[in-house]
Amino acid sequence: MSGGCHDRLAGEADLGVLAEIQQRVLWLATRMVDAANHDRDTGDGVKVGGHQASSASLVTAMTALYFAYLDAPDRVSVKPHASPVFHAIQYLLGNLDRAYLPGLRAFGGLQAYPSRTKDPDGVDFSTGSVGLGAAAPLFAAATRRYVDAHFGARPRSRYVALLGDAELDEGNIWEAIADPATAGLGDVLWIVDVNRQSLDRVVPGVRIAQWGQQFAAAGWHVTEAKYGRRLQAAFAQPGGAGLRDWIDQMPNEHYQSLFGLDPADVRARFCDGAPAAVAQFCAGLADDDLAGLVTDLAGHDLGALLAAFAECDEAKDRPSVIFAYTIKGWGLPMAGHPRNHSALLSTAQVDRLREQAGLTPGTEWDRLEPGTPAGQWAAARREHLTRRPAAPAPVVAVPDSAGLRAARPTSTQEAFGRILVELSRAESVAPYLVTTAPDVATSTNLAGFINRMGVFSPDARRAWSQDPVLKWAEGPSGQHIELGISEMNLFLLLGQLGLSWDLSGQPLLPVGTVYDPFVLRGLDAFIYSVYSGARFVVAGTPSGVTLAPEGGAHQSTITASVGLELPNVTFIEPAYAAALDWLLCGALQSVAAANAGASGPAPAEAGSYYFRLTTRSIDQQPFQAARDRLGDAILRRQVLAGAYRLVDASAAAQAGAPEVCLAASGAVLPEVLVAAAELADEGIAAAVVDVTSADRLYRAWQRTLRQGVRTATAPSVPGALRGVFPAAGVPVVTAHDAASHTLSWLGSALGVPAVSLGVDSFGQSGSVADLYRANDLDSGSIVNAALAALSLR
Ligand SMILES: Cc1ncc(C[n+]2csc(CCOP(=O)(O)OP(=O)(O)O)c2C)c(N)n1
Ligand SMILES: [Mg+2]
Repeated sequence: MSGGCHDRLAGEADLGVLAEIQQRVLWLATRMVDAANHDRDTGDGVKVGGHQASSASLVTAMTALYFAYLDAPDRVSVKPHASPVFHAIQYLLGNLDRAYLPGLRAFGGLQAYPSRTKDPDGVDFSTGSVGLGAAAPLFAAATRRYVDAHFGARPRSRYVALLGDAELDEGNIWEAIADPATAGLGDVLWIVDVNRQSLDRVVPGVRIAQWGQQFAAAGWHVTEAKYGRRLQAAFAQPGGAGLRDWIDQMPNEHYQSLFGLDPADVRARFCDGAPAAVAQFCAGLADDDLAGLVTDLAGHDLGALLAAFAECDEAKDRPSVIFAYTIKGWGLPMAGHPRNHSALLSTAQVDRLREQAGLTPGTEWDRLEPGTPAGQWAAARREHLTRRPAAPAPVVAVPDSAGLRAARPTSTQEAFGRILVELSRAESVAPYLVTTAPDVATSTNLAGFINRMGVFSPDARRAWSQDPVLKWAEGPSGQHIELGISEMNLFLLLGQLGLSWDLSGQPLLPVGTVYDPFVLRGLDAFIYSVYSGARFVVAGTPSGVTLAPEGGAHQSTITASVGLELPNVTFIEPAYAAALDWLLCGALQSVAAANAGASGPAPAEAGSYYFRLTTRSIDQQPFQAARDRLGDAILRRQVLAGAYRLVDASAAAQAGAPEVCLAASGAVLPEVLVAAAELADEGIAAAVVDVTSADRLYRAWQRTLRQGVRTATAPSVPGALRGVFPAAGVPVVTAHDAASHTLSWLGSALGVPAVSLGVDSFGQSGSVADLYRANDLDSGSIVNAALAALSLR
């Protein structure tokens, strides 16, 4: 073994050295969980937990990957419950300070599951919600394919996912591999940890054959690492074929029951029901040898795994999956036990393991001895895996506005499409824009953008359609990525496009569209992506009961609440085209700044943007009137801050009229304006506040409140609300084509009585007027609500 840095170290790996390293990895991972549970007093009586068995099952595969296979640009997604193995390896590679090791699951310490944003040692993909982290590298590879096609090839990265066998029960896995956008990605390798156990049970039956067919049908290269070298040698002997057949057809439940038995009992159990020839073959082996032989699985055979990795490297035109047969709790007393998922070794068992590892309480956290072959190999691997810093990313200059002119009535969805077209003409922005949609590109108004920029495909395709409205030109320069209907895939792809600045060294401006009700269909992946720190823009459109004839299955009600409450997401719901222009450009500016990494200016806020839009065309004149009254500078600042006064009633109020404030978001503004006019006719001063981002307003309020809580001082009304809403004491009516709850907090924020109107039942088909009337969003109901609010003073 040499200490030098080579492109391909795998061929040179000394299996004896790797075996020594994996023993230390197993020890450290096990002890980290042990220390978290036994060495720390959390003071709350809540079990700390951790997964020693789940970790042990991937020790061999991860040792093989990090210490023999991976190159610096490669990216790995680690099964959530194997996070201790990842951290143990990073520690041995010198990427993690020793002080972290006893701090697994402690506040500010190593996270329970790998976290890109909170762990200190270079997690590539966050994992935790099973299935999502596994699929993420597939979309990262799709992103790299896009980046290479548009910005020139980067050094090759392989995208590896380590996943549990029960993770394959998650539907998002199959949605991900079935989408044509993930086809042909030869740099993807999935390693399935086939330990035949999930959380509660031994997984019934043997499903690998079926899963293998499903992967193969999706165009994947499928292979197995099933039998270790001892078993393979046994199969080659006379009578070995029968042994193999017997093991192959043995149900998981039978096979798993062999673990934890005394060697003599293994024989009886293994041969229970076996053909005479198999029993005869086994009779030639001592008890210990037989017990070792029948549990000799390739997932714990370093040579077999490296051979499988190398085989998959040859499949350059399609993703690969390896079914690696392993033992849950491998090398630990709980190996194969049916209830080992969250079992912990006793202190005595840990003591024994420490001794077996040749360590003492004084040396137990040590790294590999530098003078030994294992220590030298780890040092060489550290060198090999060190990533070269990427060149500073260019800062994408997004203008303050796309200059949209909207004189005639228009909808926010239509304006959204036009703004993207305008931005696609801006040389400073256009190359970085990439749109994606789950089969709804045209119905969410992306057609204009697509006609100009084309659809991405790794190879040029002949366009058969002569459609003059939608040119569907596919090729490597296209900037729209069309997906199948899966909203999960949309948010997984947006997440990876939004991490391209980090995982591919290329900032992008990702923009996705989705029918608003189906944001919820992709919600887990939405959460996953923003939890991972991705930055993108998504438009949920059309939204609400305003999509009247489409009925309840297509009408979103709780999505606004989701947008408001989701961390790292700024929720925006403008009513007018020019406001959307400022807000969308502002969001892209913030994404561009954040995605430029350290070289960029400070972004306006962390994270992603969710615009909730509508197809309802509304008169733009009221916005123009506010613009004339306030001027662009003030109006833009207020629109961006979350609210502005659309109708100012202060003159009437000063003349002594009773005052009320109508605060509303989105499509219902026309009804609110009619109501305000009716109230004015009745001698009531009704101000109208257009809430462009309830999220930003809420955050401003909360910041002020929390500041008060933390400093024990009385909070005041925050600046974003002051000046826009009428003076103190004016009651408020909120109106929103979304759950009434979304804006109901405004009463508390302003310290005034509030009546909140919104959609609190499932929708149904009808006209806009029907649906608004049914949900008290018609102008008459808003007037009545204002009168009610006034009576509450
Ligand atoms: C979406 C989701 N559902 C449920 C869980 C809880 N959970 C954690 S691990 C697990 C079983 C995992 O089994 P498998 O994938 O086979 O992992 P391993 O056997 O390697 O521990 C479950 C149900 C989770 N983390 N995420
Ligand atoms: Mg499992």
